[in-house]
Amino acid sequence: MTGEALKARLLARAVAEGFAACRVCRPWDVPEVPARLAAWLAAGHHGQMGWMAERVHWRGDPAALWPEARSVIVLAESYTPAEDPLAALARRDCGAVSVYARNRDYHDLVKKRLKRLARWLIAEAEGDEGSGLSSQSGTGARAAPAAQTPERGALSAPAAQTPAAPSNTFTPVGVKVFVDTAPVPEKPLGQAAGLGWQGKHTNLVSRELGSWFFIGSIFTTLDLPVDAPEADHCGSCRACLDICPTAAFPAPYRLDARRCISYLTIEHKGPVHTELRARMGNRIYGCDDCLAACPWNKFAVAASDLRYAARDDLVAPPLAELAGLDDAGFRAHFSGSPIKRIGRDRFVRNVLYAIGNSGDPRLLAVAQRLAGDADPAVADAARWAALRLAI
Ligand code: B12
Ligand code: SF4
Ligand code: SF4
Repeated sequence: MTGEALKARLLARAVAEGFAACRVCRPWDVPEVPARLAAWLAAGHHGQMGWMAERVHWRGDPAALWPEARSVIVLAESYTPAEDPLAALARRDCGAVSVYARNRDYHDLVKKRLKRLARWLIAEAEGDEGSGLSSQSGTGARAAPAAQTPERGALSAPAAQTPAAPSNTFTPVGVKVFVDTAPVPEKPLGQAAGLGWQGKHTNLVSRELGSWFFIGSIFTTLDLPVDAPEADHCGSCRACLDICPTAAFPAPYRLDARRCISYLTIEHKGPVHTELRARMGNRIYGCDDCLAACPWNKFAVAASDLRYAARDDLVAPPLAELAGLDDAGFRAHFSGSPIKRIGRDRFVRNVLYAIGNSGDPRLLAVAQRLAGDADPAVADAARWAALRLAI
């Protein structure tokens, strides 16, 4: 089988697995990333995300992450909502949960899909010995242990283990799968492979899929034919920049995470600066405003995987109920959800900021009850909320 034929079969298989798009680039196709990443870190735009400043030699350079890799297969997984993503913002006694977190955790779903596709690729390519498709030879090609050091918990894993090479001429196919948590520059790789372009809100936008998709990748030792990179189609539009409630973009294509509500609600530990609390509105987990504003979303169709469809109880959950969650209640309520990762204290802190912004005097007693909470950030948020509602 030729490389072109294998790639055509790979694309068909990726679609059958449920991916919305699948494209290929080389690991060394993102030469602009190290300088941009360094500038972002030097400006302190990563805030408390110290892990972004670690292993920058890999995050900046995918070819260094796994030198044997010859191709990166970049995949899009759609989570386009069926409902208006910003509707919950108008219901101030309820919390607004980001679209991506209204049901199952994408890390689990995408990783399983990536592993299945990677196993298929190995079987397909190794079953076709002598095809002329080059691949790094040697037993080390299947695994590069150093590159698999977990970051923020779950991470890449070799997609499959196969028996040792049966002969000297056998060239085993190496693969590694990544989604989100590894030091991999997923958006630049996606652009290099032509999946979309990094819009002014810094996320990848596709002319077909809009902005609502996750990125997963399969690094492989196979030399697959590559796709053309995607060009920028933002033009003079600045809808995403103008809608941002916290003015988190110091310039187009640049995000100061320290002001981004997604960062503040998910990554930031301890109390949030009071100037920003008021701007968070009722957003209690993540933020979708800049994505939702993008005109390219008009071509997006609702995600086919119903495990991303909003849970009824997460479309507009009442703040009073959420504030009452204890540790056990929180874990039970958010089992299988990405929200579970931030823990009860940070979540209830966010809920209390939303209560403080609600203008709803019925929530005053809820805030007062938590003013003596054992977690200092929760207690601080409760006192702030109570003060806002009392005046
Ligand atoms: C750290 C991180 C965050 C941080 C910081 C976000 C950021 N923009 O960096 C926070 C917590 C804020 C965050 C929020 C979100 N995230 Co996030 N996040 C990541 C993560 C782990 C790393 C991103 C990264 O490398 N940042 C470092 C900086 C340097 O990168 P950057 O902003 O992209 O910067 C580039 C531009 O500034 C560009 N640049 C600079 N100058 C110029 C000039 C021009 C002309 C151009 C074109 C570019 C350009 O170069 C830089 C480097 O390439 C990735 C997963 C991964 N491993 O890649 C997911 C990821 C980017 N996140 C994702 C998602 C879905 C989100 C949210 C939508 C979640 C939500 N609803 O709350 C928000 C979106 C907020 C936003 N507007 O970006 C998806 C995006 C999918 C997509 N279609 O692009 C990813 C890819 C995870 C995944 N596997 O799907 N995230
Ligand atoms: S996710 Fe929200 S806060 Fe963050 S940059 Fe986009 S609009 Fe601004
Ligand atoms: S909203 Fe406009 S500027 Fe922002 S990413 Fe979409 S097209 Fe680009």
